[in-house]
Amino acid sequence: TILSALADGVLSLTLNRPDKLNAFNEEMHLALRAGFERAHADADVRAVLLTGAGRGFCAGQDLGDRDPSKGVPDLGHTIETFYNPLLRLIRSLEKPVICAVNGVAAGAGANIAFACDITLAARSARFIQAFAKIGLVPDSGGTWSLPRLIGEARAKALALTAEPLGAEIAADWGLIWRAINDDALMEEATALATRLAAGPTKGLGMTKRAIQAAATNSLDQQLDLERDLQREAGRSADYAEGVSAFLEKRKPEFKGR
Ligand code: LHQ
Repeated sequence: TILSALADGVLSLTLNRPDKLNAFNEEMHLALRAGFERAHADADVRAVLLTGAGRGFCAGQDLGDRDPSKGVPDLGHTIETFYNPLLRLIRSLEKPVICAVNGVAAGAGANIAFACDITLAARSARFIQAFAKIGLVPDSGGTWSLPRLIGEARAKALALTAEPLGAEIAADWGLIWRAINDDALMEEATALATRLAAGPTKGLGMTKRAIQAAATNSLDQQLDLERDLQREAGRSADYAEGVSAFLEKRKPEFKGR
């Protein structure tokens, strides 16, 4: 259910249930989680590239697994067991996570894309807060990420109407980084992930941590955090290499340490 491959420091994780537009069942959840756990543990992984097989990115929860005639479900349990751990793994990974949204992203599928660090989408891709259509509430961090990324007015309209949003408007609004021509998406996303994987991973990871911490910090707390992280970054081998390379007018060779 997940295709996983490591090349040039990039761990590619491809959602692979194309007949269901890569909707999540338990097996795919566990396999994707294993992929992100590897990204945390394996120093050879210096960036993650998340995408989907076939014509869709991810249609959210597999509703075929959710027959209402089988009794009243505990969706809170599903969220706590599967979606929330995944979201926390993506956000806490101190390495860049690039998302290439190759086609429709609905429900949790959309909000997982918004949780990644840099999200590119094919021009033909659409984002749908499908939850409202079935009486649910946006999950996978959507009620947190949407208002932060695009403001309350747009967040509420998207979540209450479940209207699809095209990739280009999503990029104009700052919900994603860029909309890319369909046939160039994977090439661009792979090039970006490869470039980041060759970067000063430790510094990039701390940069991610700092920007995320700003969501709840005061300016004073954030200034203190920047001081502490810069102190740590200044001791890294990659900082020494970056400065030497600059002074010697050559390309740096970062090791991620
Ligand atoms: C699907 C699905 C799908 C199963 C397409 N399941 N088969 C968390 C906790 C616990 C429970 C509930 O949920 C959550 C979080 C959530 O994510 S809630 C939101 C769940 N997702 C949705 O409500 C989206 C449902 N899908 C759609 O609205 C459409 O399929 C979209 C707009 C994504 C794509 O439309 P089309 O491009 O027209 O494709 P399609 O509808 O024809 O789908 C293609 C196939 O994929 C089809 O199967 P079939 O056998 O007829 O070819 C669909 O049944 C299947 N599929 N999404 N979520």
